[in-house]
Amino acid sequence: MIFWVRRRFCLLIIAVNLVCLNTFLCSARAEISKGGNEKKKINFDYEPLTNTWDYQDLKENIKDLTPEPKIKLDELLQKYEISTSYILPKFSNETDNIKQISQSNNINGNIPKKSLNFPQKTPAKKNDFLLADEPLPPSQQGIYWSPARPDSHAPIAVMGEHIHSEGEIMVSYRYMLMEMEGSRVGTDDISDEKILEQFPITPTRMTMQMHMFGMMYGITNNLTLMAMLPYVVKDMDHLTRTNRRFNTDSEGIGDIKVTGLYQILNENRQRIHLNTGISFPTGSIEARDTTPAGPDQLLPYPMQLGSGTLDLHPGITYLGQSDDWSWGTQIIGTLRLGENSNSYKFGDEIMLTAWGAKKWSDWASTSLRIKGRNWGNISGKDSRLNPNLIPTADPTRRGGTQIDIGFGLNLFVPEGDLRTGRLAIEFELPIYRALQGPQLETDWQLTAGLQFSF
Ligand SMILES: [Cu+2]
Repeated sequence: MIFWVRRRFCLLIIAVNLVCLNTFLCSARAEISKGGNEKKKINFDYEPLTNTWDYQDLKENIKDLTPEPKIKLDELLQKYEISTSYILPKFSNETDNIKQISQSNNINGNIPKKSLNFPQKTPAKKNDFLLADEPLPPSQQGIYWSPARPDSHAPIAVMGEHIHSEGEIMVSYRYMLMEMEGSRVGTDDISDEKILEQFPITPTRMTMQMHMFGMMYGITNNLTLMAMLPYVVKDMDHLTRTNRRFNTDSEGIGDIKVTGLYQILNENRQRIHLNTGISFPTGSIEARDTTPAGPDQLLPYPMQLGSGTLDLHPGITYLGQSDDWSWGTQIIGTLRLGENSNSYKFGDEIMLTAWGAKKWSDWASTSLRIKGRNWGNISGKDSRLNPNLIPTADPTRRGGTQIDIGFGLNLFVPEGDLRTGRLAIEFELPIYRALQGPQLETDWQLTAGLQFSF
């Protein structure tokens, strides 16, 4: 029953993604056909009052255009709108302050980039595009969601929650440590002794570490590609009915995940994008170690490094900002496609999270987050594992629901040699755990990460 609810949620997210994508493509198609008729109409925002430019400068710079361009000053927004039948030339009086900016939101037609003379507080950079981690032009501040803030990235354990500008690359490294000790059935703790009345062996403790290497690349201003390579290290302690203790380990590459992040809204300091991820079965489902049964024994399901299946990860992310605060929410499903080569499939999963963050300065913010997760049992089974020996080998004792609270700190380098560098940490504690058990319970999780854009 819950399985179907979860599966329907995942399918619903996929359906919403497809509808949104189609809506977007419709407007893009309309935009293109409109561009065909009225090709060179250009509107762009221009910050007129706080720098060397004024209306005369602007007119002077586009006077070569024929027919006469129409320049309209919008007093309310304090910006100029220029309508012309010709593509604006690069402005002639190039100085150190010249900066290429791309303003896809304000362009009708197919001109991707234009030059504007722009006063800068910091020296000119080598980049000729607007970095996602760079401040917005003054004309866009307070109108669009700003990327150059410590809290413009979500708490570090959230992934695929921001997009990048065209051509921008971000590399990241995350370290995750998860500690599990003791078991529960439903919402109640169960002692190891009690479990040993039913099973000859029980797990008593497990730690999972993950080194996650990530890369993001802005294909366009609305589409970012993200790739994640995890390296997983697992360690489990056991107790037998004969009071013997033993430990098993497994480590290696997990499932590589590739996600497309497609922005469908960027206005009023808010953003929405669709997450369309797929993970590949690169993680082993043949992890082995020495157990009391002998050397080189196949380890049970939670000690394996991958799912063995192709998995879809559809999702939707929303972000919002005010001057000192920011917030966001994300829903991500995990939909397993088919059975793996060992004749089973991990349960589907649905994850919903929401957070709020306070920006204390240009370089520091703190966050509070809630995360709910519901995941299903394994269907099918690996016939080499005996489900009567240990709870971790039983495919019907794997599902669960958990709600966590996360406390996060984000640090951002706004200028200098390490500009756009980020360091962040988040600590998660459970407030609700219901497990189809006996199953090991997660007590806390720590995530720390470094990110750098260029
Ligand atoms: Cu990024």
